[in-house]
Amino acid sequence: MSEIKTIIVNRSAYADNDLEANALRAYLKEKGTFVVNLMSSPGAGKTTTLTKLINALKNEYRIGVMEADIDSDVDAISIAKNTGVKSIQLHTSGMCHLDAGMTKSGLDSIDINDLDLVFLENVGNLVCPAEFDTGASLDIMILSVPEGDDKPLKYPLVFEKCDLVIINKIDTLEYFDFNLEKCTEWIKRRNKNATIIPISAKTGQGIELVAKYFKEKIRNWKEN
Ligand SMILES: Nc1nc2c(ncn2[C@@H]2O[C@H](COP(=O)(O)OP(=O)(O)O)[C@@H](O)[C@H]2O)c(=O)[nH]1
Ligand SMILES: [Mg+2]
Ligand SMILES: [Zn+2]
Repeated sequence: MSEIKTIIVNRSAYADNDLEANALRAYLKEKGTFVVNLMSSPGAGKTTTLTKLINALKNEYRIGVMEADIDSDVDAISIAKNTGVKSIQLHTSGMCHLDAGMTKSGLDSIDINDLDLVFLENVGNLVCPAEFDTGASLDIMILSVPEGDDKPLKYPLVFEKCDLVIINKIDTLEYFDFNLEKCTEWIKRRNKNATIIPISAKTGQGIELVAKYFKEKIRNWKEN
């Protein structure tokens, strides 16, 4: 009856991205490059955590970093300066997330032929990055103490999608009403398989546990 034309764009867009993401994962497996998609809200500590983690892993792996931002290159500069690893910036021209096609373009320009491990710092946002499969081998996120322990209740999807949840800034626990036990329970309710590691990227506490987690994941991925 209605004269308004209705087209469904969401579903087909999602279907295409999922296909592209799966193809990218297969290609990366063949190339032997393990790609990690890192998500969080702005300021949770992605760049600080990556810097510490890369310094703990760079003797063992040839690492690259892709920093996604709407329009800036401060993170890529900071990573390059503080770790010495190959780092590039991806400008998303206003897009608030990365999809598999954008990730593939980034990987082509960083050149993965000499890389074992690539970290992708996704755009700071807890909502739509979780909806788009980037084609990464592992999805991880950072929740920081000042954001509050109720985030798994408010943004369930990102917690469901992640293999690892890092709880950062635990050096500030005494200043915030952040209940680590409750938060863990809420994450587990959403995703019983999630690994949860509390850290302070500032002091370095917990970084070794995260490095160990990655070594195991990469070993398993290579063997399977
Ligand atoms: N107290 C404290 N501050 C941190 C920690 N990790 C990061 N920060 C600070 O939080 C701010 C945002 O960190 P950044 O790594 O840029 O977050 P990003 O936007 O997620 O990449 C910076 O001022 C960091 O110094 C931490 O473990 N403890
Ligand atoms: Mg950053
Ligand atoms: Zn978005």
